[in-house]
Amino acid sequence: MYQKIVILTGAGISAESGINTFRAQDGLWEQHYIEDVATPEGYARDIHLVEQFYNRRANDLQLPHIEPNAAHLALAKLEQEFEGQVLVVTQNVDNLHERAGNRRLIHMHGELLKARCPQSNQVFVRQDDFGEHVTCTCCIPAQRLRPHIVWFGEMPLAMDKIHQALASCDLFIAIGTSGTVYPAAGFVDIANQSGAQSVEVNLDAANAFSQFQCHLTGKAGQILPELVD
Ligand code: BV8
Repeated sequence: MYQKIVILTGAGISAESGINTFRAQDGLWEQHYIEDVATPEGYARDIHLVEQFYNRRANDLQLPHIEPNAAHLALAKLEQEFEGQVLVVTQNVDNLHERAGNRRLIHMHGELLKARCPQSNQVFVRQDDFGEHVTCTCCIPAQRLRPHIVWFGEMPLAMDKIHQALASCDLFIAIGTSGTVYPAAGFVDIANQSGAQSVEVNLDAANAFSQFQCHLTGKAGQILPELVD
């Protein structure tokens, strides 16, 4: 039986909860160019546009109908059943994994409901829409808080911890990710090199990446409960 399981999730696991993926027809990026809303340069160029982009997503995430789906709940059940053996690494910035009950969880691209001081890097729970009045309490003079989001060109979070887990896992499952964003897209190679079994769960068979030893095609909300039971 597997001893150490690393699970990488992408926007596809939250699709059935009503959160847009990034590269579907109605993807978030369609409404904006990546460079304009998910890069430090875009933030420097038009701070209001980027703050609005993240304010809208943070407020949408807190709408009553946005809830963890069966796939999130299945991963929480897996962590409970395999205590201490399951680590979820998510590219997603929503809070659906923690709301489902996962605790051994790394948000490698940051979190929509948190804010960060650009000077001290201290992280705060987001209290209000971003704006010039939303400042840190750690610096004098107080600094305007930015979204606690890893933008393109910025270093993802907890990479050492993620690499350690990948190097020692015996099962690696990627769920709902197009494998287009690095370094997350390269995790399967590390897992394979460490001798792990690699499984991909994706709606779109065309996306199937040859590096995975096993492909399960379909909705995460249908496949994961069956996989976990
Ligand atoms: C880094 C936060 C280095 C934002 C995100 C030039 C300069 C610098 C870096 C680069 C460069 N060129 C390339 C790079 C690397 C770059 C990169 O990969 N670019 C890509 C575009 C080529 N990466 C970076 O910049 C990273 N940083 O490299 O730093 C460094 C080193 C030292 C010092 C400093 C820096 C940082 C990348 C992080 C970017 N931030 N998110 C935000 O959310 O607003 S990435 C963003 O894309 C999201 O996190 C998202 O999760 C992620 C990946 O997308 P997916 O999750 O895969 O979503 P997608 O829509 O693409 O796919 C959904 C999939 O689900 C589909 O396959 C679909 O079929 C499937 N699906 C749909 N429904 C279902 C389903 N599956 C199952 N069930 C369903 N129901």
